Amino acid sequence: MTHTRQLADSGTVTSTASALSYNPVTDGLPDSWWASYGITGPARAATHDPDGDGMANLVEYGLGGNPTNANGNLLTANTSTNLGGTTWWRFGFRARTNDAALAIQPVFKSSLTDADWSTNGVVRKVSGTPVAGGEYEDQVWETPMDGVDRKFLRLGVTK
Ligand SMILES: [Ca+2]
Repeated sequence: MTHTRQLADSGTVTSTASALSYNPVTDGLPDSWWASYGITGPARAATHDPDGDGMANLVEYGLGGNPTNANGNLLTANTSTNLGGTTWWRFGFRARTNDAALAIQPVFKSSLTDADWSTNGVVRKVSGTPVAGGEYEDQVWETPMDGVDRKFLRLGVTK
């Protein structure tokens, strides 16, 4: 659209209207997810942790947490079991399944001084049970504990 206005004795000025568009800040997470928790503007950062529970917004998004309500433990299972003479650490978590770009991978260390986290010996034990209308599934994983007295778990959530 063009708007032209005649100015008194000094010629014309012509301006062209620009298209306006809405481009919400999402930092890679759906606008609807941010909006459902009332998070707006610059606070929409995947690495922020507004509730201070140690889990960044991306982790809350991937594991079905509430980024405005501190809950430092999103494990749905955390037990040990002995199968065939081997002790296994069994743990579970809710994993988002309706975002193909999202990856959730448990990794371990036997000591926090170990250089790298490892997926060695981590086994997904049970195929996920769909929950929340198919947005998530509850997954159960195991890792053997024979020969070690402790392991440290980290859930790698990437997008
Ligand atoms: Ca958090």
